[in-house]
Amino acid sequence: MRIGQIRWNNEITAAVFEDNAARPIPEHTLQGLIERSEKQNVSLEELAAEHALRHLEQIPPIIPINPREVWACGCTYEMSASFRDAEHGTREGFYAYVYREPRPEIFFKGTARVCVGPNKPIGIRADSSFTAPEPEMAVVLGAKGRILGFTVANDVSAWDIERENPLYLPQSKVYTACCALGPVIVTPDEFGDPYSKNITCTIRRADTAIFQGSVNTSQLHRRVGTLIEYLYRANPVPSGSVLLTGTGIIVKEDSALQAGDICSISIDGIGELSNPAAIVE
Ligand code: DO4
Ligand code: MG
Repeated sequence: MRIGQIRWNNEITAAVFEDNAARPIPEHTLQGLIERSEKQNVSLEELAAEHALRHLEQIPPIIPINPREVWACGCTYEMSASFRDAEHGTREGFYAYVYREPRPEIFFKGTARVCVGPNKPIGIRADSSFTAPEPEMAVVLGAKGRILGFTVANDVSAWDIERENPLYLPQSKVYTACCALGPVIVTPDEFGDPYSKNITCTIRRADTAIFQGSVNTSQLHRRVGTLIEYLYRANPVPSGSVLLTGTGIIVKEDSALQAGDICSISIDGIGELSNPAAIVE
């Protein structure tokens, strides 16, 4: 099932997506539907199928969930670790350490406050001159870390701020419009094997593609279940939260985002998440 949200009768409304159209689930946000499914002990798919209207609306998806919390993993692809290490003259190898060792890097990426959906501007901090998209497969989490579905995420990051000093990581990662999610959430039964999906990313500037990259999730160095298990250690993340699984596509400084660029990320079986970039103060 493809599930998410639309703006319907001026309300954020959960919806099931079929044939590029939406079947609204009246009086529920996706968070509300998740909570109800957990309270009633029925699956999200079952509840959605039961309450979705029969007719299709030609309404585009908005952010598929307003997440309670967003967490993100880092250095889960070799490329992300080696590129970051190469950037640092000092403390050579601390990204490689995280790539290699059992404990993954997991950081707090924010809440719904810093998230945007399809076609909404992603942020370039006014104090950053090298902000890059990080195209990532993300999981939407239910109670006790159960995977409710998969979506596309953009872990937009101010790389120059992270590069200056690793202790600046939270400032490079968490700020207005630093995380894009969407267009929809695909439930695990429909998504299938999460380790065989192509992820592609294109940055367009005035109709010219200034960057194109791709990776396959077969290169993901961790099992998603392991990342979730570490996230939940001594940390009962609420259902309706999102976990980003890390980037395997590295955008270099010559393709740093500029205001007006359009960044598009696709993942097999989910679709395309496209966002313009804008300066945020
Ligand atoms: O430590 C840096 C962040 C890494 C990251 O976000 C990624 O690899 O995706
Ligand atoms: Mg990332």
